[in-house]
Amino acid sequence: MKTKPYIQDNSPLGYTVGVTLDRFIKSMQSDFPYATGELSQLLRDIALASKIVSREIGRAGLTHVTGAFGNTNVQGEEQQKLDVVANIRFTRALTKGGEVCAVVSEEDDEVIDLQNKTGKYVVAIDPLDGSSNIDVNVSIGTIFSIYRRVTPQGSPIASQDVLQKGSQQVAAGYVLYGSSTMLVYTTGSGVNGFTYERSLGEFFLSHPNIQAPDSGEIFTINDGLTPSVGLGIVEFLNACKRKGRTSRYIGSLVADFHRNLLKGGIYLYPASAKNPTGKIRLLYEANALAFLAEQAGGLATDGKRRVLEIQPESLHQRTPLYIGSRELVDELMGHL
Ligand code: AFP
Repeated sequence: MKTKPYIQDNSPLGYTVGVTLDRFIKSMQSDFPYATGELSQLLRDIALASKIVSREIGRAGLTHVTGAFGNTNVQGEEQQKLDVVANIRFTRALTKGGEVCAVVSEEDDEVIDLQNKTGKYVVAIDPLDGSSNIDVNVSIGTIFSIYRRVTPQGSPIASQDVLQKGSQQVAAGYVLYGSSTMLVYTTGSGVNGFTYERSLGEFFLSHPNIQAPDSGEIFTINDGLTPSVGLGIVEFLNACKRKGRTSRYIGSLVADFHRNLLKGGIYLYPASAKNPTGKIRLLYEANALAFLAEQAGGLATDGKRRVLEIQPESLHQRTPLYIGSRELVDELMGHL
């Protein structure tokens, strides 16, 4: 049969829609010759659950999923219905995917054993971050960290599988449910961002190789904390004000982090009278964002050491967090 090669048609009638998340993940997988594809499948499972959560958030005001669920979680915080919805969606996707043996979630007091005997991975997740913003149509997010389990497959889940340093993450990312839904992730070779095209049901690469600006003009803190934070923090904030920097605080960590990552800035959540060891959870908030920040050229510290070097001692451990543009984090450290 007579054939001819396909020649890319660049006419405006067939404009390209871009690289899908699936295709991107596949192309990255070929960079790791011994990769089995399980991590790629895991990322796809997270993306699928995030699409469902994005849909639920998008119509929340119409479907009776706003408001409190009626329970408090292990942190003593009131669970919102959408916290519960997101927790179910992500846990179910990870269970059915089969690659994950255990999940640590903000919404569950204990480690969830997914009974996937061959699952090689452990996931720590905040299914829906920014609870106070859920009911008021302000950006919220999902944060996830992926670790390789250290005990043999099929054996009971052990604490060393879940209490791993952030430096052991094999991948991490977040989904931002904002004016558009975005998935941003790293597998340790740069940070890439994808925007959800709702009408096609696909994430497309929109922010390749994200680089955090070395410096920036934004400082991000809950100002209500400042009467009870350390002197060094107060001095740094005063210096920011003297230098005419801009204060921006959404109150959803993912959204605050994302803005500062793209524009340049620093996010601070120090220890305070209300939260003497800080508020941000190490395993399923700080570690993922610290990995992303470093991969994008930024820094993340608890004021004493790299966040990624903290040895976790408990599932819901909290930490002070200072994260963002390299020069701003260095400047803060000069005050601490
Ligand atoms: P959750 O909504 O997952 O409980 O986390 C909220 C959060 O940890 C983070 O998203 C915010 O940056 C921070 O709390 C806001 O805290 P304040 O309300 O104390 O400013």
